[in-house]
Amino acid sequence: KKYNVAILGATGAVGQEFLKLIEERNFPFNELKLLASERSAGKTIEFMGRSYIVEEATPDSFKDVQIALFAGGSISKTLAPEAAKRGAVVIDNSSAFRMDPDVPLIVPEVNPEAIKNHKGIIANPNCSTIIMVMALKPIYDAAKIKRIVVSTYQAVSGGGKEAIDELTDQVESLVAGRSVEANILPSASLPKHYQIAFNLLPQIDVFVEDDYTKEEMKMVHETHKILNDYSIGITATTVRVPVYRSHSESINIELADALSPEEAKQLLAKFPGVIVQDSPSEMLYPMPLYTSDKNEVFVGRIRVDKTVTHGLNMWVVGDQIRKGAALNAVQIAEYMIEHNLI
Ligand code: 11C
Repeated sequence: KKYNVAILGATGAVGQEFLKLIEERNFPFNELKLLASERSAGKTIEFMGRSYIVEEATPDSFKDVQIALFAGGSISKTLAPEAAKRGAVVIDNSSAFRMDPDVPLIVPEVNPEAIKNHKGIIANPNCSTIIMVMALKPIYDAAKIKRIVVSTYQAVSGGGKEAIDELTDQVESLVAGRSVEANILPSASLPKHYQIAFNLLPQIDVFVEDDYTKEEMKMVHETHKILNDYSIGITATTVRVPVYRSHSESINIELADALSPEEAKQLLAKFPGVIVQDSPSEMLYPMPLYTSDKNEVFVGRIRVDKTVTHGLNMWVVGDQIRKGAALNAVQIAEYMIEHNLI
């Protein structure tokens, strides 16, 4: 069976990745509609030997669409319910519906059982959350997690195409001895901007509560919802680093039961979508330069934290545009097709 598919935000980084994945994975599409906001409508995209004109997305764009992949952004808020009303299953990468109790928040390897409760919209979690829960789920199932302390090292592509260009422009200016301009990061909407080249920015998105950023609180709330365990203590520090692609995370966990690093490695190696890269004697560990454009989440530096009764440290890296966004959404659609949920 083949499905009519719409991609909203087709011209952006996540939208482009949707197209790559649809081709790569032989996704069973019949008609394909490429949609965007008014600003990007009218552009032409070549895809699998055909030319597509990007149409401006309106509620009626979703008539006769069975699967709608939304790349994210504020446009989701109004259009996702409209698409669902017209019978499409919306898989939405924005943060608009993630905490809505009527909207499942899904990582297919972690909590696929929640998909069946959907009412037309399924939310794709934030990229840093997806990468973290992929590495935590097999450990959680074996030994229960009491507390998580996570620090992220997030690539500029998480901030969109403009943030990628900003890093390149700044590096080129600095190398050429010119002065540097900063207009985008930490976030275009903020009143102040800082240089990312040869720097780190300990702010991703706006400050929301108790001096934590929205990105940090997403990691807390979304992890509780995905693991369906609100008793886990979670605290996050999210940082933008001058890396183009792939988010990295230092994760410290306190477990309820004993679990050795060896046992954790075995569990992680068996978990679908995870690759263990951990051999200190060979200096083998995941690095963002080498995990980019890969589908898996890579885990290394697994070691005991001796300061608590059952503690582990690990280093987790994953391509946030693939598993952290587009791939996870496509996998949700594939799961639904495979289980006759569409
Ligand atoms: C970043 N995590 O790296 C963000 C981008 O909630 O889907 C994705 C924001 C989101 O800046």
